[in-house]
Amino acid sequence: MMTKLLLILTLGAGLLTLAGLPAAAQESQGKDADKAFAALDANQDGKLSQAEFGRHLEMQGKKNATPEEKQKEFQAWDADKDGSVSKAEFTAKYGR
Ligand SMILES: [Ca+2]
Ligand SMILES: [Ca+2]
Repeated sequence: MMTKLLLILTLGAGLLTLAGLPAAAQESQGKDADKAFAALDANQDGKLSQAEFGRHLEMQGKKNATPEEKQKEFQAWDADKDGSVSKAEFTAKYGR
């Protein structure tokens, strides 16, 4: 009996969360990107070098990616091809 009530409550909370999602998701995606970027930017110069970005790939489960694959991925994120991934470039692709 108690278990069933808990289950209903849990489901209800889940539905509420889903209903509030669109705006909240966008906002939290921006914040997540901020956090992730700050964590990756080891020397805090406001952009990710290829080495710093490599850590991101490893956290995404691409630990076994070859240097070529990592470079390709890096170049895909480096929209203006200046050799680093700026916060704007990172945020634009993060979570997509
Ligand atoms: Ca950096
Ligand atoms: Ca760039």
